[in-house]
Amino acid sequence: MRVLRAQFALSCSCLFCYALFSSELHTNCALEINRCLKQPLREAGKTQHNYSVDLRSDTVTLPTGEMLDAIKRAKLGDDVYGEDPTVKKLEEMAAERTGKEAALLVASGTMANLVSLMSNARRGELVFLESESHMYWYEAGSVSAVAGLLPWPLKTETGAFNPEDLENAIRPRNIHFPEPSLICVENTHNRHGGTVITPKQLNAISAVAQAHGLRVYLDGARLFNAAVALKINPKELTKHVDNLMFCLSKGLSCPVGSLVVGTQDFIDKARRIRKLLGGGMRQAGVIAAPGIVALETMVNRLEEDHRNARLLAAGIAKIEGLRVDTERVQTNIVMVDTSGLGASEATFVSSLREAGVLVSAMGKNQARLVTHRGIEKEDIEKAVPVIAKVAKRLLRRG
Ligand code: TLP
Repeated sequence: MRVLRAQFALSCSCLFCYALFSSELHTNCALEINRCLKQPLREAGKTQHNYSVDLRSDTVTLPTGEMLDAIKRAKLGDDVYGEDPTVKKLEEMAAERTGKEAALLVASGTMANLVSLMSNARRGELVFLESESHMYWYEAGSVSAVAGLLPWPLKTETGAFNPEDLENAIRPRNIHFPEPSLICVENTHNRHGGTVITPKQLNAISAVAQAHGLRVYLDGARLFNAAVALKINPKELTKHVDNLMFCLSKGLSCPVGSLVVGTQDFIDKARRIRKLLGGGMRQAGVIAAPGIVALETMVNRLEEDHRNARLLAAGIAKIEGLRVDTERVQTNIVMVDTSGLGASEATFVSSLREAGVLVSAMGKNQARLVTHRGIEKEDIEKAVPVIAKVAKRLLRRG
């Protein structure tokens, strides 16, 4: 029975299933899950999907054996009472790594963004978002539906606001206008292809914010990718923002979790809002334990994902019908323009799927490929010819 349940957990990529099974980690079941997951990640990818190369997202990464061992050994308590020592340790580490006073563990990046919006701004206020940002595109409209804020999207070239555009968008206070309160940045920028916003750019954005009495919030789901790409301490990026979040469950390979970070006052408020949203967790040390391992062991290896992304981009750039701006491949995301194929991006994605390469459609004529811990150089060398073959077939058909 236990083996069956472990196999079910493995065959289902749903995080809830994973969390459910993790909660039983003090039983023998843990050992069985552990044994299943100890197979190489590429093999696990095959078992789950029957595909050989999964480039949809770095969210598909599975936890390491060290993470699973840490879950098993974690000291636990009721975190709503503030009594889970493992959560406390992770929150202290997160605050320290980002140079802020305090941190809060939440279930997902989407929840981190929502909790942060609600802790930074009051209903009816205006927030400036980049027009391709995750908060604007992919969070089910929670910025307005739940937080009650007015999103004010601004277009940019590469994901970083031009300070002049921001300056022009901030109107003088007037009884007719919503009160502006917050500027949100995303680093690295997902829909712009994993582009990095530099400390200099952040500093300029922060100067505009300060001049107008606004706060700056960073969606740093892939903050460590940005820091690794720039070869700097993440604090060089975070010092220009008031508060931020980063994700454990992307390139850092954890099964669940994100951290909201900021001043102690901000985090006290965020803790209450997390409860309001139903996000207070009890023995959350089972989530925090792999997070600690991730911060200790998973950050520097992101460079390998970036190298593989460059290799992938260089390969795709040579394929007729596909276009990649290799200058933009700064981290682990490769955006591909499929307009030259004479087929929709959806056809491209489904044809690749049939050929064993999983990628994501990102809107009209756009596909996204993401490298991560489950992808090695050989996977890229295997995927590129498959992509070329599929593109050739679609070109001939079109
Ligand atoms: N992004 C996911 C999808 O939702 C698109 C992905 O596969 O990249 N901020 C940024 C910049 C993100 O990329 C994501 C996830 C989130 C927030 C939300 O994180 P989760 O998925 O943990 O809610």
